[in-house]
Amino acid sequence: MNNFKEKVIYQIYPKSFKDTTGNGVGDLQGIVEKIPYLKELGVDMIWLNPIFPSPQRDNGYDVSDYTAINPLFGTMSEFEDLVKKLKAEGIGVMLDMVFNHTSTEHEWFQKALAGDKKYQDYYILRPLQAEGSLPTNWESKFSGPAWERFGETDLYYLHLFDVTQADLNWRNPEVRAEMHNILNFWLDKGVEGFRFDVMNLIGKDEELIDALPGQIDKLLYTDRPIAHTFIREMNQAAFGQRENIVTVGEMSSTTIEQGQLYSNPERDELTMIFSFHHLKVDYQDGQKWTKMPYDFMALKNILNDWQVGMSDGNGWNALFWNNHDQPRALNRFGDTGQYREKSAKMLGATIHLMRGTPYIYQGEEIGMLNPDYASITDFVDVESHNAYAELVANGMSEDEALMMIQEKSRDNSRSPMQWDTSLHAGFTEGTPWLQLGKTFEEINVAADLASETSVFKFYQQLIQLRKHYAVISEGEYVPHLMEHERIFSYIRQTDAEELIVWNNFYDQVEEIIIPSEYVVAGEVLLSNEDEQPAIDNDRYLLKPFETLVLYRR
Ligand code: TEU
Repeated sequence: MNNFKEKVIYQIYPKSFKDTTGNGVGDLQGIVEKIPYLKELGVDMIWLNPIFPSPQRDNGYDVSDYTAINPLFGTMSEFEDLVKKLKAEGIGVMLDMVFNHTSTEHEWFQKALAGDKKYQDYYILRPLQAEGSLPTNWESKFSGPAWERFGETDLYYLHLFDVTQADLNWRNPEVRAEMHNILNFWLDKGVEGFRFDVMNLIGKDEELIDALPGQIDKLLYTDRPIAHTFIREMNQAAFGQRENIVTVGEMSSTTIEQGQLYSNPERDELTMIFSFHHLKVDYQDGQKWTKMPYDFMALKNILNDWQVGMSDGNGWNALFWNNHDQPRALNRFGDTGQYREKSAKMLGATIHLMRGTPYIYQGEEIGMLNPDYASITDFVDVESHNAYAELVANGMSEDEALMMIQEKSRDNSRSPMQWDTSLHAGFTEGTPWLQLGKTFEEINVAADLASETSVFKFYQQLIQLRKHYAVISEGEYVPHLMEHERIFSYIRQTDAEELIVWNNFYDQVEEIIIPSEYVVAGEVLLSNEDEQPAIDNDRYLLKPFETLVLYRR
């Protein structure tokens, strides 16, 4: 299938998917084993989080070699075999390219440290400011300053993330040529997609400056015009040369205007982008390590604005609730108790029927929940440990800090995939690198495959609908009931077809008005009720967390 608009992409976190060696870490062979599962779900492409050699300080986002496979996951020939076997089932592979920074263990950084001038120009090295302060006052996203002393020299290197993740100097054409070669290396192996990590941060200014008091430092290096130039150049030198390559740029805090530019096909940059604004509606003052009930109207307005805005600018959205950096959406926006399955389906329907490309994060399709770890020592993630230390240092009690981590940690989505009720949920026969979630005996793939009304079966349906209805893959998005405080509703339209989607985000019954054309000539395209709803008059009672989708020609 060559129309990317009909595709649904499934994200695999290889470390936590399926272990076949007993070392407690998932591997490529484990993915091969689960191809029939992916096939049954019906996805078109899998995005693999980084599988390259890496010290794993940030779980592979600290790459030490871009053109090899980490022995932790397998060998190059196993990777080639995986690509081939998936292709035979019509499933493409998307790799995760971490091009903003390398691990400090990368050969380039090591050569730079040893004094090689060529490689020193691969990184962003600066002296202290005249009065002795760090080159800029920017903060690392994983806490602390964004600069670290470069060996025994008087220079400092920039690291927007962990101290072992050194930012690359994209202004150096040699760096860009390296990146183009890396992409072509993987394209030659049959890779059909790339997810580009923090891609809107690659274009730093020549001259780096302090953020003014009250100014947010990230504005000084995010979405600089030159990022677009670098991306277009990469497109022309690599994936733009091949047919049907799907690319997605991860751009957590970008704007709609920028998103239009990155993904407008006429500009030859990327197929689509991820933006994260809708996943910050439970952050107080934009801060992650805070607690607040989520703001439904903000969630709805943000998703709506991106739908309308990206369409106006001929851009394309990546649609998602979950990824490996987010706690499970079901814990945030759904119900974890009696309505777990219903709300999981409702959340799925909300984004799968929008304009854009849906991404499913492993376990989402069976309604997995946060693992509910009991102690700080159960967490592995570097960001979680740094944040915990910082919260406690700033005066929070250890219990409170732990509660914060339990709710917000990235490990919430990284707990191993829950396959069945056997030891370690069928994930490994060894000791899992990260503990299993407490609920695996109830929530697992085997249970969902055996049930006719499972979340899995509903996701299967969502994927099929996108392939069969052009109004879902191609239609315009039209806002509906924007003032409603508990229902997220919208319309999709082409010249030939229309559908209306109602999603009840709460556990109360809501009355809705069905437009008369639908009462007369509409059909129920999708419902998450066990019994098919009857649409025989213009009033309808939407039950707790109900999704109702009506269709007409
Ligand atoms: O994440 C980038 C990103 O947007 C982060 O700021 C994200 O919000 C972060 O996880 C904070 O909670 C990407 C990867 O997805 C992430 O796993 C990496 O740690 C990061 O880049 C650095 O490569």
